[in-house]
Amino acid sequence: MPVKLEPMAGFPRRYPNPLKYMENQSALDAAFARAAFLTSVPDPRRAPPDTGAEVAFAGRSNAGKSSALNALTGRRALARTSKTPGRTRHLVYFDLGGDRRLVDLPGYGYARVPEAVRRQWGRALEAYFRRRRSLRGLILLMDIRHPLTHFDRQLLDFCTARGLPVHVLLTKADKLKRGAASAALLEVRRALAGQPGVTVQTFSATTREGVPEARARIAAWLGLEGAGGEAKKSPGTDVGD
Ligand SMILES: Nc1nc2c(ncn2[C@@H]2O[C@H](COP(=O)(O)OP(=O)(O)OP(=O)(O)O)[C@@H](O)[C@H]2O)c(=O)[nH]1
Ligand SMILES: [Mg+2]
Repeated sequence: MPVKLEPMAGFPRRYPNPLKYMENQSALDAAFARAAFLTSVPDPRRAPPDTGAEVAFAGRSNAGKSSALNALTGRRALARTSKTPGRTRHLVYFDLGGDRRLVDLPGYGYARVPEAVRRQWGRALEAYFRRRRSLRGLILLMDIRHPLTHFDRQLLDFCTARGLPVHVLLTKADKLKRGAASAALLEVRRALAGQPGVTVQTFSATTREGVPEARARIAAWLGLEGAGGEAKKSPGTDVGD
């Protein structure tokens, strides 16, 4: 008797076929597992050649950028994580092959960093966002307990004005109860509803919640194989709901 496949509970709505979804996921697993350290530069002017496509990870210091990169690539120690905020001072590049890159940007907003250093980071980030042609999208990470800081909003406005899509990860979702996490997600979505090209999801590097959705978004931006036909067709829809 033929088995009829029904959409399974918990699968994103845009994947009506669970088998296809799983096929896409293992292709994405493989694509992200290929990530390798490329280079670490103190200044965007020394970044790798501005060709192909790249996706940047930005956010407040300690928001969980490096942890997210490790969770997404399935590589525990690819990007260095730290209990000491302000650890990643360079732009750290990871190669996904085929002239595609991920870049871990210096965290901002850490009060104990000297003013002169903070200004220098600000300038470096601004120069990067202005000039980088291969930049396809920004993954903006915010601690789900402290979203939308002043600098988060500045960066969002800056990217929206430039026409650069932004996908927000509300990180450390494991620190909140499910109800509180959903409420925080709704609130941030509501706050950003007027911003074109901005999507939001919850994420946890610890429980891996949200890893498939975040990967699908990045893969679609980078044109990675396994991004999935359905995901490619609707790049503007919100994910993670
Ligand atoms: N519970 C929990 N802790 C997390 C999660 N992600 C990161 N952390 C912790 O938060 C701290 C900062 O994480 P990092 O990934 O180093 O943060 P970062 O944004 O790269 O920080 P900088 O490089 O300093 O800008 C570390 O102690 C991580 O273990 C998460 O999903 N859940
Ligand atoms: Mg870091």
